Amino acid sequence: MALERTLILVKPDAVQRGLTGRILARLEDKGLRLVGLKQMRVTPELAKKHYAEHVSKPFYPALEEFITSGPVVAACVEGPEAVSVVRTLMGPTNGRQAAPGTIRGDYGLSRQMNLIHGSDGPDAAKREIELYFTPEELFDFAQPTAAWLYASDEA
Ligand code: D4T
Repeated sequence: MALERTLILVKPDAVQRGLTGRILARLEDKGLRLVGLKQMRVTPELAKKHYAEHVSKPFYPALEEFITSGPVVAACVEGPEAVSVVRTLMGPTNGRQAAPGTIRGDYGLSRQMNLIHGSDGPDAAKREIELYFTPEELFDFAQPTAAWLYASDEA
């Protein structure tokens, strides 16, 4: 199994509610390594690229309005099976149906304002990381705690 990277967005609702630190802490507490981090504004052009699979759906205009409505915090995290690990930490799309203990289950009541985005597969992760980060904005550095997070044959 190889280390994976995945794209995280702390969405405008979470930034406005002051939950950025708590959400990023969940990822760090799990043992994932932050290799990229920045606050930014999603433009309508970027939203259409990010949500290309949803652009023609009825909910897309409202989704674009929401995701461009205020700053987001984009992060890239790395770890063994990081894509699925993050999806499990997030919980399902609709916060009303998300279990306690998940980020959406603990902090959210909404399907649209669902606090966090995490790539839904390795191919999407690669595409989305390239949309949000230049190579210079991603950092490779030793994670000394890795020796105590998973066995060497697990990554
Ligand atoms: P993202 O992609 O933002 O991490 O969320 P999910 O992976 O959990 O959910 P998704 O791709 O199915 O939907 C993307 C985004 O659109 C919003 N949404 C979704 C919405 O506003 N109304 C809807 O009916 C659906 C299905 C929520 C997340």
